[in-house]
Amino acid sequence: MGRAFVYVILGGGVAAGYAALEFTNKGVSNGELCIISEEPVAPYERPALSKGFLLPEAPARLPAFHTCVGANEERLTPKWYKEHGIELILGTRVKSADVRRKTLLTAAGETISYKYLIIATGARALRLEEFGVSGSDAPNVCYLRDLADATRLVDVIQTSTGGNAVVIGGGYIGMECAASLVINKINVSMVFPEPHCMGRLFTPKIANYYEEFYKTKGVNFVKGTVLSSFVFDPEGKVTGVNLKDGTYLPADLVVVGIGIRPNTSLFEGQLTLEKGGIKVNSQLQTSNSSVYAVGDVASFPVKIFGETRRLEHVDAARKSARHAVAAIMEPDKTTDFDYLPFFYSRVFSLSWQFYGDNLGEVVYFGDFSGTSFGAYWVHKGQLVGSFLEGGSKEEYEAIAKVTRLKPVIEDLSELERQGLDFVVAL
Ligand code: FAD
Ligand code: NAD
Ligand code: ISD
Repeated sequence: MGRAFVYVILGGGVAAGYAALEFTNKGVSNGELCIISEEPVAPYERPALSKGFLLPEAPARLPAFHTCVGANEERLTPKWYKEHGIELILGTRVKSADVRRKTLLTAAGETISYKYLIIATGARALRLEEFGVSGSDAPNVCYLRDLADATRLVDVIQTSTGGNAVVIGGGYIGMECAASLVINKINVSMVFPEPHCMGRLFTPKIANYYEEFYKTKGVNFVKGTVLSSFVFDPEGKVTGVNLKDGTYLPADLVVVGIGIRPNTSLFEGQLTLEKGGIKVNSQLQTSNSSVYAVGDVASFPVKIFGETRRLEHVDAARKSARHAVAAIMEPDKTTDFDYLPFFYSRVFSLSWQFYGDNLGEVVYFGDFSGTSFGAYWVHKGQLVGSFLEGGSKEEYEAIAKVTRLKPVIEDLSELERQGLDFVVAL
């Protein structure tokens, strides 16, 4: 049993949705394209799951956040795919791939063949078991990667009002979920091994601002340690956690956000990998010319830095997906992917954006005791990265524009004196 398509997108997340939109812009014909996804719903904006989806009042629910609303584009509902002749093969896991034969085999036993394949399999959440801690399949221990996880988390939140939550991990999931739990009137302790939150991006000074803000909301930080074991009641529900430093924290709910692993396994031994992802060139093409990779799973050349990176952020997923489709459909017209890394988050009343790279010396500006401040990173005499909390639309656009230009910085103290005016004036 089998079906054949000209274009197959493997994975039905953010990148898949934006790729589908681009395929229609480029004139894909009825029946030529399919999306195969393990998830039972059409592609949606994953960022909503740790933000609007967790709100106690008027929470975001599908179909409101199907792609591509996150970039102010058309909202692609199941009806939209039908009207555009795009086959959605949902609730279907691909269990093996043969890039030489150009076929995928689903868990249901169907063989799907393609002329061009776009790998958009994203990533999976790392589990505590991978760090030697068992018990994370308990009913009140929650991970957050997909809609099923988020739905389960909401159920546990609703039975935990007024109770205690332990958030394991001080990265994006930890910070965004901790804020959502507080908004749901749950007492939160955050546990992570680093000396400050958001260790991959924030400096100690930036992290301190957010930690102090969280403390005013009642969040308790337990830093420099990790979980050693869960404590269970006779029904197998977690009632608390033991930490390596000897601390015990009671818990009605545990949220775990300890990083991800890209879903590359179907292609290991068939395609070249680099930096944990599937290596692609500046057209998002893998080591097999019929196969492209986009989003969290792709390691692509970041031209502005002159090196290959794998990014785990929604803007990169959206733009790499659109670029890959353009490269497939209009190869002669498509220039190299020239991407400026962009990360952001929104928690409580706070909102920040970051562009570029966090490398080199840091120059701070603005009011760290107020609501708007930022930082520039200067590496080898050039401005390579910019962070801004509490900016206006115009200010965010300005830091993005200037960071892309990598201006020469001769005098760090002058940059500090000018602060945000430096980018607004350029
Ligand atoms: P995904 O969106 O993860 O999609 C991958 C899809 O592939 C899934 O549907 C999966 O089921 C499917 N799949 C995988 N393997 C198979 C298989 N073998 N067979 C069939 N289907 C398969 N980034 C930001 O920049 N800002 C944010 O605010 C932000 N918030 C986030 C909040 C949460 C809760 C999470 C989890 C992530 C967030 N991110 C955010 C990161 C962002 O969502 C990801 O970078 C983005 O989703 C990556 O898109 P993708 O299409 O590569 O992968
Ligand atoms: P992350 O990489 O942002 O943070 C992982 C955190 O886990 C680290 O900060 C560290 O404190 C902690 N950690 C690592 N090992 C640990 C251990 N053994 N015990 C305890 N803590 C440990 O990953 P995440 O927060 O899990 O987020 C998952 C993915 O979702 C990432 O790709 C992230 O980019 C994405 N995401 C992005 C956003 C955003 O961009 N606004 C929001 C949510 C999720
Ligand atoms: O980029 C995003 C983001 O942060 C979201 O919450 O896309 C989603 C949409 O805005 C959800 O509606």
